[in-house]
Amino acid sequence: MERKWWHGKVAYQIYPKSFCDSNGDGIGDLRGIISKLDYLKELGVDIVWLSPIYCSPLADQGYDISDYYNIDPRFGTMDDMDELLAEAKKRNISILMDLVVNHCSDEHEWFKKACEDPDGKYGKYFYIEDIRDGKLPCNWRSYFGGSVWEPLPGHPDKCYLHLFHKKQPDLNWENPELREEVYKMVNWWLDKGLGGFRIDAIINIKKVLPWKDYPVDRSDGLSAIQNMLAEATGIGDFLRELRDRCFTPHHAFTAGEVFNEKPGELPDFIGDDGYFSTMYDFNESSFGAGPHGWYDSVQITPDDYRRCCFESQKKVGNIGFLSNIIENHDQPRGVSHYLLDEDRCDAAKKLLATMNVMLRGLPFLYQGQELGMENTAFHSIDEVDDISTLDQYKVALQDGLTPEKALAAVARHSRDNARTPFQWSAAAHAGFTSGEPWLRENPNYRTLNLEAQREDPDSVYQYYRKLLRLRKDPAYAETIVYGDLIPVWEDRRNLMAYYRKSDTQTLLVAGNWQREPQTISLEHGFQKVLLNNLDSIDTDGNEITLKGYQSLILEL
Ligand code: TEU
Ligand code: CA
Repeated sequence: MERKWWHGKVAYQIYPKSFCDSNGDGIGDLRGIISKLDYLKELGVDIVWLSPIYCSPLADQGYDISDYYNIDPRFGTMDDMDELLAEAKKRNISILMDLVVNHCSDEHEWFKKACEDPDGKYGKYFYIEDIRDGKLPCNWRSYFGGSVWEPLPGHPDKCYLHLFHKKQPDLNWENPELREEVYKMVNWWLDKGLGGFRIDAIINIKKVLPWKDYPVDRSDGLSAIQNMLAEATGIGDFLRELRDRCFTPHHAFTAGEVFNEKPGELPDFIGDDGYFSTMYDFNESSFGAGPHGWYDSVQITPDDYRRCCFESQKKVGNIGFLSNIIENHDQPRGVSHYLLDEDRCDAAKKLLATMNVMLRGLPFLYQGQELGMENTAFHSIDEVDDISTLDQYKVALQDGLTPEKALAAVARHSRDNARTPFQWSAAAHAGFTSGEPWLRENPNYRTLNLEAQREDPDSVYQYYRKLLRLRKDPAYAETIVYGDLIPVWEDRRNLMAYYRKSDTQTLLVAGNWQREPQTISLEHGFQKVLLNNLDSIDTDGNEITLKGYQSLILEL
């Protein structure tokens, strides 16, 4: 594996709408982000991905773009964007934007022109089909529920494809003219000084054509998109072209949001000459997904988490670097998803951080993860903003759950959990805004906030800073960044442990993921404790008794 400039770095996702509001309208914005660049530097961040800030009706919170070349006024101006790029550069922070090109917004001019003339140039930028004998072209289910086909405005005899929300018409990547439009836009942004992109939902751009039905897998008579994706071939032609026309010439850093890649495809995606620099490891967050929806998903245990991490590490080997995440804007808060209520203490939050950040690959934090921010409570479905959650709630009701049970089931998984305002302080609205926040803050901000944790040397925040600093410590960076990951004691329950081994050094990362103590014995003892999430360590010769939720990083 070739060494790349970003291999020893730390990446961080900002969800701009919920990060920091500078003008009191309750919506986070670019000037708010600029004001927090020094905070990101203090944390140890080198690369920042901004979720979409382009013009958008926000039907899917900006993942429905109506103008790729402009900043939505809610988030600021292009001058603000240029200032952010300049200020970030001064701090050696690389800025990534979100590349959302599987679809655009139905309010994009291309789609408006397509509705005026479905058979013309712009009609061919989309998938528009005739509705024949009242039958839709195929039985695929949108990621957000219902059919992927919607009547084309003004043409009741035609329909258009949207794998996501009906306000997100899919762009037709089979059309070289459309692809040229995408490449022109990508290069325009890279020429402006972007460090690169996170690439949204990209596996969906290659569909199985001609349209065909897949086995019905739910009571709605439709079929999951994944059934089609499993058969789709040839995406590499598009991704190679995107890489060669845009990313390679600009030496861009790219992180693919890739679900459902096929066995053996990893080298093509993230190898030395891969389509992308890296891609996210979703193995842990995808674990336990229910066949019918969120309501019948299974709770992941510490041993499941361990197995998922080691599976991904084994699969990627030395092919390239995965981006390791605990959460993102599509997921519940990691400390609420991976830790049971009775386990959710600071020590356990630090243990989870240690197990994830010390994996081989790029640590990719999500805003608020460094504080151990938690899921919020929803008392009524009316408090929920997220379209995915609203769909999953409907699915649960349709399958017979009571409204209370349906709400409880979807609240645990809701994307809104990750989208509540960043908790800067105990001031009103968590110091996020001087106005009314677009989404209610988590009431626990009064005690769980950055200001309190900055002053507390034992806080989750200060622990993350130590953990990220250790990754860059010249004495250990080579082993932590490039060392082999070797699982150990995989048969032990609630114990996650692995070596990080280079030619000259062996580190042990171990976490006791339960309240009861566990003893481990080291063949030759250890030289040094590099990081301990508690303030003491019980040793007896070569034995260590890990206290409840204790994690250690040892130099052997
Ligand atoms: O998500 C792609 C994706 O796979 C989603 O279906 C995800 O699994 C779903 O949101 C879970 O509820 C990307 C973005 O990250 C997401 O925020 C967007 O909603 C989606 O694409 C459409 O752009
Ligand atoms: Ca604002």
